[in-house]
Amino acid sequence: MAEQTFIMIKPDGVQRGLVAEVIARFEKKGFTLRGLKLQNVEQAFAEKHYEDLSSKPFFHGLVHYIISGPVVAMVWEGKSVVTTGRTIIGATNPAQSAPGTIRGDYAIDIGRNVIHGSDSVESAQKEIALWFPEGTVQWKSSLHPWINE
Ligand code: DAT
Ligand code: MG
Repeated sequence: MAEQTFIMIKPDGVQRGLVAEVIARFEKKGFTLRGLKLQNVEQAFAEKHYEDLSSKPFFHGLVHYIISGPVVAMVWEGKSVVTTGRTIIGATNPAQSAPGTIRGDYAIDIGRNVIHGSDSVESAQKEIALWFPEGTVQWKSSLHPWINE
């Protein structure tokens, strides 16, 4: 199976009207959309998503931010999509995110950094299973041979 990553537009990104912009960047890059939904997240679910960070001092604030409004959950597929997705997103702290990245272009504070992306293939698999228990959409873009060698 081709590599997949979990991408989430956080509540600030949705409120600020950045949904189309974020999708466009992954779409125009050539990655394939395999799942997409707008949803509100329960506190326990947000805590599960960020469970690796539960001992951090910012955990409580992070969870409250994620449940403060709807998020857009997505699965994107393609060669090295986990690493390239992180590059498209930019560094965790927008103060250090390069211009041209999503966080570099659209965010200022680490606690309002617009978007989440899986940090490894293993965490992508875990996050996709958590967010898309119903599975994703199986299809092949007709552009595939024009994007992939
Ligand atoms: P990333 O989202 O780049 O994978 P992460 O997994 O280390 O970063 O942390 C998850 C989120 O938690 C991050 O997007 C913003 C928040 N966060 C991380 N480090 C923080 C810190 N030092 N202070 C406040 N919020 C932080
Ligand atoms: Mg992370």
